[in-house]
Amino acid sequence: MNFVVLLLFKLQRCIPVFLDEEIVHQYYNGYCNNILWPLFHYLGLPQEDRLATTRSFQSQFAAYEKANQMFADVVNEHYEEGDVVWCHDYHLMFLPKCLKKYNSNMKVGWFLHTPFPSSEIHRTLPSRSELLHSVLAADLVGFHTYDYARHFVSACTRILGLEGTPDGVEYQGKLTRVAAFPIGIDSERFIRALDLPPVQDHVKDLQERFKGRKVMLGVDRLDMIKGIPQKLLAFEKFLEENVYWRDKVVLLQIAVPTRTDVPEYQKLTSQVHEIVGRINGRFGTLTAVPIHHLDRSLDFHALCALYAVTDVALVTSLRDGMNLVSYEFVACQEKKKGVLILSEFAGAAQSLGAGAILVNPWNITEVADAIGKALNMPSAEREKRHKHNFLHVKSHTAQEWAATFVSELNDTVIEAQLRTRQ
Ligand code: ADQ
Repeated sequence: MNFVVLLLFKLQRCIPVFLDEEIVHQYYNGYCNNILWPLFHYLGLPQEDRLATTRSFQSQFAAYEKANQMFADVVNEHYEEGDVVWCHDYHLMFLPKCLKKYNSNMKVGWFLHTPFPSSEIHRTLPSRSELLHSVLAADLVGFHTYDYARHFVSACTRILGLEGTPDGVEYQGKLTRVAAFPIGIDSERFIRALDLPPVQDHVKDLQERFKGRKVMLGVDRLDMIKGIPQKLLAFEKFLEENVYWRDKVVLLQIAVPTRTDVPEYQKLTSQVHEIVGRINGRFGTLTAVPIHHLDRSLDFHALCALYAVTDVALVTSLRDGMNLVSYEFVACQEKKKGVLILSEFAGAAQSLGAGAILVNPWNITEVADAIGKALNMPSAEREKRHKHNFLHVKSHTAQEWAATFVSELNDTVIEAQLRTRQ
């Protein structure tokens, strides 16, 4: 069986890159999701896999290089002079170097959707230097936040001994520009959707169903970085300590299963189910339960309706590059002006921090207190906080993010081109 990865190319066209099953296993499940993903989120490697992973590291890294080379071959085949190439995420850190080998005049950008960790974390990676060298071959390197950009520059200076400047890193006689490009959402799409009849029907259903109770909401991929068990424990603590609220609040946790063939993720699913079962057993009644947990994705209209009826959104990621759920919630709250509880370890904390209640998701007492504060918050304060966040979400959109990155990439001057012109 072949596994198909779709490469978004030249705006609308998608061109498949076919990777065989073994490469997918070693590259995608192995190097990308078992090594880079947890490392970049400060989670280390899965304990019991650590030795096995160390042993198989070389073959996984070789598969990573091979897969990136396969992407480079396809890009190169379709490249036309004047195109700019934007590589996305930790799966494709090797791509800039492969592309520049084909054509040093090609304008290449690379953007990371996850955090880039402290250089002290990155330096533990056996292939730390190879990845940095490859990314530095790009002309423009982007991150969600200034902190991630700073960590990347520190890794280049400390691990590779290169010179960092306020604009990037001096690399092989040129400057590789490094900057923060915080992503946003298509806020108008969410705002407009709230007026659509199917969304309003969902809203009415939800309001009827949860009448007399405050609605709290979590929407996450079922991934360890999202801090779902920690969120549930905090909610349990809140219910333990606040008898008054027990039958007056409901937590709707929507968790999309992801990477379901990886044992760590299977364990996480069981753990979450067990905690939900325990809390519902402890605090539920014959007619109502405190947590509704769904292991699935929702369609866009249902998601917008849920955001719109929510009183308190809980985003408790242990680490998150940005976290778009927090943006989507804010976009749908013009009427209700609900409260966002947001992990200080999500990139979004840097943009929505002034309007949200920021928490350390590892501290369940702090999160339980934040739930109490959010549920009891006076409307004037809710309005003030919401206004701050809504203005930000409306004015920092996905469209603006993409246009800014591409325009800056277009504006970079490639040394090789300069030399040709002279
Ligand atoms: P993700 O880790 O996937 O993205 P996030 O930014 O929150 O995290 O985006 C998730 C998207 O999936 C949102 O648009 C949300 O609406 C949707 N979604 C989540 N659960 C859903 C459900 N149950 N049903 C329907 N839709 C659901 C990675 C990084 C983030 C970074 C983004 C963008 O991990 O930190 O913000 O890329 O760069």
